[in-house]
Amino acid sequence: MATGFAPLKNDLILRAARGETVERPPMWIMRQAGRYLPEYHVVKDGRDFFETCRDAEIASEITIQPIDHFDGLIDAAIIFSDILVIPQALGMEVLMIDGKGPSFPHPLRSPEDLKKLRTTVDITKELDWAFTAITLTRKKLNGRVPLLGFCGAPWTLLAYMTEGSGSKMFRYAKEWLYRYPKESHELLQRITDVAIDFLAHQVAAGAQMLQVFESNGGELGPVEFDEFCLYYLKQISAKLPAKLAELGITEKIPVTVFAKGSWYALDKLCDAGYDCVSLDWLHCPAEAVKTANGRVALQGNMDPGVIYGTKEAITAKVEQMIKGFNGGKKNYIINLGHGTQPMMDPEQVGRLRVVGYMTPSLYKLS
Ligand code: 1CP
Repeated sequence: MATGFAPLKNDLILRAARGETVERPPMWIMRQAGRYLPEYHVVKDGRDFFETCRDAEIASEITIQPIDHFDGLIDAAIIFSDILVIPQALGMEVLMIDGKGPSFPHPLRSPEDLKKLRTTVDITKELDWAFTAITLTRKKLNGRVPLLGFCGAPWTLLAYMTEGSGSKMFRYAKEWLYRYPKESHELLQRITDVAIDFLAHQVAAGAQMLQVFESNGGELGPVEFDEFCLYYLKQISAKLPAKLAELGITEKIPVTVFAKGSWYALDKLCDAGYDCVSLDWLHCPAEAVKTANGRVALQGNMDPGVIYGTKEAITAKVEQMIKGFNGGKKNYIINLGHGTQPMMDPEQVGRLRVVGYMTPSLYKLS
């Protein structure tokens, strides 16, 4: 277990996730590191995406870029990596093609293909670079803000592994669920086991909070969500403490779940064993607060498209959102409802700061 890190100077997000009343709502932004920041492209310098992730010096630099860029605005760093490193750990080849996105040369198209996956995964060997990057980043952060670790959730990863890329139709992923349900469960279970191990080792390496991304949640209706998503999301939260204990970690590590598009599942997600539930912009904040009823902290949920609006529109929308979350001083973390997009203007992203809620003296709004 990595030790000897500097004490935290800003633990707002950890306190908010624990349900404590805080002086102002903490904020971080999904996909805050990367594509829309000019300094990311300078450091990446045309290199392959996964090569960049595997270089601890570069990955840590990119992770910290948004913390420096928006000094005083962002209350957590998220390690620069990707959800698709779990398929890689399972033995699949994943390429990141510029301007296109992820691509698997050999996707899983039938249950026979499950034989191509490793049956046992030594996570410390397969993803050692991820842990090295986390430890180095935590050291470089020097306690400025907590470092978040993350992983992709089982259904979202099954979809990438069977489709072989991002998808609009989900033709192969749905074929797996409805033609090969037994084998789909086998695959989901194997991903779940690796995810638990991966999350625990990220904490051992220095991650202070975790997020599980079920980005394709909304592709399933409520019945299938229970069967193919929720069952595994609950296993992750239930089994993580024992896995952490095996690694000598007994302190409570806050974990967030983000099931994009699964508005119908909010009530169940609040009882799924997570500390925080991240919401997309299909939720009305006040309704979500009512449903959650203090069971979890809520994170989100502004339409990322607002970033394309005027300065006034951004400010008005952030204020409206925070009011919807009861002023945000309890059980709330400011975030977008999904990630930033490559075309976004960093100056516009910086306007998420709202006078009165954030710390104006630390961040100069132009
Ligand atoms: O700040 C951060 O969040 C950086 C770390 C990070 C995270 C948490 C990256 C870097 N990716 C992710 C998660 C991730 N990756 C998700 C879940 C979040 C979401 O729903 O957006 C998903 C679905 C992916 C898959 C993925 N990776 C795609 C396809 C989906 C999409 O949104 O475009 C793509 C294009 C990537 C590549 C990628 N991952 C991360 C970055 C910065 C990039 C772009 C690489 C580049 O163009 O330089």
